[in-house]
Amino acid sequence: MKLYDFPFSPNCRKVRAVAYELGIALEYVHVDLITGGQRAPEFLAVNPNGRVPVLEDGELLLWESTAIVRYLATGTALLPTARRAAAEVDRWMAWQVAHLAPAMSKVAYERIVKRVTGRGAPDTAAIAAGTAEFAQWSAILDGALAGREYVAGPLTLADFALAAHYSLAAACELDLAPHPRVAAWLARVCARDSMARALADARMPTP
Ligand SMILES: N[C@@H](CCC(=O)N[C@@H](CS)C(=O)NCC(=O)O)C(=O)O
Repeated sequence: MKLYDFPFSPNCRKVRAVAYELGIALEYVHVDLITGGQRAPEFLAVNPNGRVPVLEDGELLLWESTAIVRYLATGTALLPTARRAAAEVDRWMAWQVAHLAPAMSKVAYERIVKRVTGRGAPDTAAIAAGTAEFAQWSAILDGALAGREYVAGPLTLADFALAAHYSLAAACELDLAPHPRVAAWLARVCARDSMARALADARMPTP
């Protein structure tokens, strides 16, 4: 199987970490987001949305990181099938896409993407808005982690989906100190070999 990706991207990091956790070997096709590789016609033929990651498995071209990790983890303990356990995993994976990622993306765009692509000075109002949303959502996760080692109870895809994004918090200068359960959970997930490898691929220090 091939993965079209850009290792620094949190959505690609999510897939890499899950593949490492499951011992699935992937062949990586680098799509350089800094130089606009995602807008090249040959990549748009792979994903018309112009986004990474994309998994290629034979005839299948699968985009959307949540769909990809579900595909990789089907039949494993990372994706439980019992109704309530499955709902708990789905809830947090949907929350990551709907709430956490948009908040963090605002700040990542202003503080990281603009710098590496030379798109000008950060917009402080956008940073303030993203930071406030990040704090709001993180307080919710912090509450949910009370008495839990992992987000859905046992280790699941939800942990990788969320940790792939939270592991960018330090680079975005987003503070986890007010959310100590999130910080402790993140350290737990990032200590796993799989996540540590995905972080090393991204050349990011582990938090
Ligand atoms: N919902 C998509 C989001 C994919 C996405 O936004 N990927 C980013 C990298 S994390 C990307 O390709 N950005 C390129 C661009 O915005 O031009 C997923 O979960 O896969």
